[in-house]
Amino acid sequence: MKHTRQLIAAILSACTVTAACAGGVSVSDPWVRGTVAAQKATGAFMGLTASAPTRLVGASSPAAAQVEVHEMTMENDVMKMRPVAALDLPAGAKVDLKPGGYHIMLMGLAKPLSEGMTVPMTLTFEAADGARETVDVEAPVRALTAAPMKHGMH
Ligand SMILES: [Cu+2]
Repeated sequence: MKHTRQLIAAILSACTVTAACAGGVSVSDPWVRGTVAAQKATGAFMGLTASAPTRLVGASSPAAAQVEVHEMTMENDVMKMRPVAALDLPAGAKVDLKPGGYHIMLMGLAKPLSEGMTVPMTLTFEAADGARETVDVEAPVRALTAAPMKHGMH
């Protein structure tokens, strides 16, 4: 019984305040780039700040068949994207997911995304000790006239 009680105490201390879950990762200003008809992929962007070393290891959304964490890099003057297994979030430093850099790729969109819609996403974080927690995000869709991101991978 003693072990059980210790385990419960550990869970409570890790997650007493909802906002402090997932290693205290706070999500700021999430948004999703709007799409045009027949466009099947788009990017989601936000700021992530972790209070302790944490990694973003995955994401999912009912709006997309597949969701990946991507990195965008310049290769021979060509913008390319590639999936990354995990995005490191150092303690106390805000990491920006933004156009031209890291982003969450929503692929296999169920329907076009237009301004005024909100895309629910669940982000999965892994703490330094391997414990995983999820954070739900509601990201508003922003209509942007900028050209859709080019895809090197898919
Ligand atoms: Cu991408």
